[in-house]
Amino acid sequence: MLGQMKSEYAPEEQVFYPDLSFSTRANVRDARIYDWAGMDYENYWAEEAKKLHWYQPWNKILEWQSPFAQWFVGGKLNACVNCVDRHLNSWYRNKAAIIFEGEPGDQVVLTYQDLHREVSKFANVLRGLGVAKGDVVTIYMPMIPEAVIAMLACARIGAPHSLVFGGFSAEALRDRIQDAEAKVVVTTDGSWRRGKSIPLKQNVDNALVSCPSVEKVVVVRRTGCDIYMEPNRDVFYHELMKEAPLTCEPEVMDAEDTLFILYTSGTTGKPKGIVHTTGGYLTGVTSTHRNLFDLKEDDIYWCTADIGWITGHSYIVYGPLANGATVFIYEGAPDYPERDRFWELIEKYRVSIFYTAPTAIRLFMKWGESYPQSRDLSSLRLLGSVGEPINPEAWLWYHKHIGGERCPIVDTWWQTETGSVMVAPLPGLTPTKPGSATMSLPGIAADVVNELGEPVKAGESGYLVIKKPWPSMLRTIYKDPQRYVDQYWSRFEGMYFTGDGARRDKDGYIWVLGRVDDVINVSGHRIGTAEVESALVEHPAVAEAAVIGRSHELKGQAVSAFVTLREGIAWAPELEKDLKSYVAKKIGGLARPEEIICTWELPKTRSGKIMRRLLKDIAEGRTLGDTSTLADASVINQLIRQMEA
Ligand code: 6R9
Repeated sequence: MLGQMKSEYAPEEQVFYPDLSFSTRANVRDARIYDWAGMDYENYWAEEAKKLHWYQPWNKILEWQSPFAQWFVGGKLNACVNCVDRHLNSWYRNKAAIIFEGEPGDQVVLTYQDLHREVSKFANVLRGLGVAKGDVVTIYMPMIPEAVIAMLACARIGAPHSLVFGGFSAEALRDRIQDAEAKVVVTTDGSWRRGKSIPLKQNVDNALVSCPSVEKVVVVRRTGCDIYMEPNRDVFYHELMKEAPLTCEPEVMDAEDTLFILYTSGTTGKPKGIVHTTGGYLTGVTSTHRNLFDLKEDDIYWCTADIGWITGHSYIVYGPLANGATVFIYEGAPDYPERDRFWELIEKYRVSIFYTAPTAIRLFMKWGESYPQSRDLSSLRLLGSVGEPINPEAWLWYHKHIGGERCPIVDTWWQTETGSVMVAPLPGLTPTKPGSATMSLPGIAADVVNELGEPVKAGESGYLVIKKPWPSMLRTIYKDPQRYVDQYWSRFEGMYFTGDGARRDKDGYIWVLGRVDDVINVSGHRIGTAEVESALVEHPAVAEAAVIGRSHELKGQAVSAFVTLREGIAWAPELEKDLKSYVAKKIGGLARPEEIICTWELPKTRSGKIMRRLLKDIAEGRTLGDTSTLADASVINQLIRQMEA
């Protein structure tokens, strides 16, 4: 099969049909679901919403005042109750909700009953610290059960959580705490990464120097590293939990009450707080998780994303737990202590559903198939992919070497903003093509349109849009509704613009091509070029900076920076190193540029706009596109000579 990966191979010609043995047992096996949902998407989603527990039913399914949506108007529910309490009335009470293995090999299993107790206790702790409905709690933690407990505890008392990925720097954390005006921060002393303790609490201390809204910091002991505890502000989780009552009355939430805020990169330097609400979000993630992963009672489900990203929110916590799944959570890196760590864990826990990112798959490919081959992966029955376009080579490798050619591959296109998956195959129904996320899910109206907003013809490329509201859509950008309108709903009349380009093939399949805006996707993580540029120009040596994403074999895209220096500063390898660490310190390791190229002038149009497109061509070694608008063509020639040297 690998032989077919040559350049002449046309991926869209290769089709994989669902296995009969799979499709006859699949949760969704009637193709008419697309027609039903298409004819009446509101009622389709209402039927899905009815599978949740509601204190009070809604009186209107959708209130659409474009582009502001309210779903399940007047309905009352609690997300935590749906993810936890609801399962206590059946044998699920004793079912493992979370199976955790830490990087050092420590293990924790929490049944739904256990989870209920821990979440209730921590919800009481938060209330005891003064957190009330509507107060924001920032969670800055590694992948440990307490992170899930903290999220659900917030949901229980109606306090929106705002997770900040543990790889973000103190400054990035500070910006997100300030914007959300968080009252409490939950963190750990440190987090394990390849045997080392990463100092999370220290980052919190540094961030809090300028975060007056924060009253309390709850610290979970994880690595045992030395930390400073600020009197009257910092408290240990284990101490508070000792005293906490075992039950906690949940807050009855309106369907449209905020469940969480999650920051993501956009086209400007300032990260956007994406707002998700309770009823619609929970409906979207629960329904898609059940259908896409074909979840069965005895599955062991593992999504390798970090809980700090939307994939962790929707498909580690809310979707799976609302469905009563057994969720496996692993704290560490895939190559520690050995490169077969993930396969060892799949073998050990008999994981049956595995959801990961193309960047990880490409890394596994590079390491070679001997690692997965040395383990028993026969428990796997379905594979998922998310975060960036999956190249056909990686798809085929995943299919063969991880899925044993028997597991359907579910490539899921979606975003922080969409809340749940929008474009993906239904594993029992949809024939798949390596590299294509296939088509809109039932009840979702994704399309590929041209500049004018008209659907493109077969074989043409355009912009990926969504033409009808959906329950788990973002409701707004936190404290910035105008930016919500401008960013997503202004490019095409009445359509949500995703920021992605896509192609439609002769069978109507959608092939997502990647971002068409100033967002770089590095290993499935979104980074705004403007964020990196503003970090660079804050450095005293830098006069001007332009940042682009260039293609990268493993990461999908890599951050490539072009800088001009201030008068009197000379370029040196140490300065390049220094600038890279500076960016990592300002934003986080994920934004560290792969290379920084110093030039005496950036290529600009006569009106002074930096021509990033040309920089991208240069960085990717392509022949240059149109250069006629350049103010000074010699800049480009010089850059090309520099890159060749
Ligand atoms: C879920 C998540 C969203 C951006 C999105 C797109 C890219 C995600 C993809 C994919 C092609 C897929 N993306 N999944 N591109 N195929 N299956 O990743 O959310 O971090 O907000 O990123 O990621 O470019 O616009 P988020």
